[in-house]
Amino acid sequence: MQYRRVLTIQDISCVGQCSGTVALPIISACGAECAIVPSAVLSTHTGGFEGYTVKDLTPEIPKIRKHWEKEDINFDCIYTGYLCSERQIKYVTDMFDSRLNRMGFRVVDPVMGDNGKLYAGFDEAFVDKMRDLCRIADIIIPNITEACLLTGMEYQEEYDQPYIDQLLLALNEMGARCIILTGVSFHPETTGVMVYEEGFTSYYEHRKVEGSFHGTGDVFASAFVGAMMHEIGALRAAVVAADFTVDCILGTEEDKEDHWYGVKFEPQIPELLKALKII
Ligand code: PXL
Repeated sequence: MQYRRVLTIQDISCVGQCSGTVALPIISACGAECAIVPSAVLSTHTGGFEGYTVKDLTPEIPKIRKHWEKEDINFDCIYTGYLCSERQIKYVTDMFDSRLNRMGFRVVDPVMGDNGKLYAGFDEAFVDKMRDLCRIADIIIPNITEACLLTGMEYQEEYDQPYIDQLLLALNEMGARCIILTGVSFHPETTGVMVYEEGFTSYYEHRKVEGSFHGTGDVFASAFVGAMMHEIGALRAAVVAADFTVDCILGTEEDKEDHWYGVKFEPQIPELLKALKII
């Protein structure tokens, strides 16, 4: 594998096993350098903790970019996750335009919601800006809730293949070229990831573990980006990332009462590296 440099732009939730604290170790373990622009620093994530603190770092982003322009620091991939202001989305666009190598690519995980609902603190205006960001991405990684928010399609708890096809078509018409749609479940015991690329759709179905596990979208997206650095293509990278995410969930399931805020991804890293033939 050629040594690659990734930039991830998302928050650091100091405790919570999501966003930056998941992306950094996973992408690094996959053998790529991982730089971070923290969009905000929170004491914890917003998914279940009370009274968390937030420091929005929006004004830092253009300053960091300008310094990197002087130092000629560029990236092979820029991957964005949780962003917390419309202004940040504009600054991310500037980072894409300015700091990506010629063959580099943009991965946008449009983190905005789950289970049919927007996360705390987001509104329609933010969704509009996120839609614009997805239009200029090379790869987007929405869950079904986010795909519905982006396209205006109605969110459904239960659905069939034609509904998913319609969702992918609407995302493609919106401007998305490569779509990794997560959490697509046609049967109670299985779930999977739908990959749309150049007019073709593939589905990777795997075991579903009952209940919802916080931060698994970030675990999946980070492993996907790490795997993409090995030039194995989007479908294979999605399969590797999905298997890793399932391993992380299975390794947390038994202790879920105590460990409710995230998944124990660290002990599963060796399996991820085996899948990528690093070890
Ligand atoms: O996992 C997505 C995420 C990232 N960062 C913060 C969050 C969430 C989801 O709730 O609150 C701060």
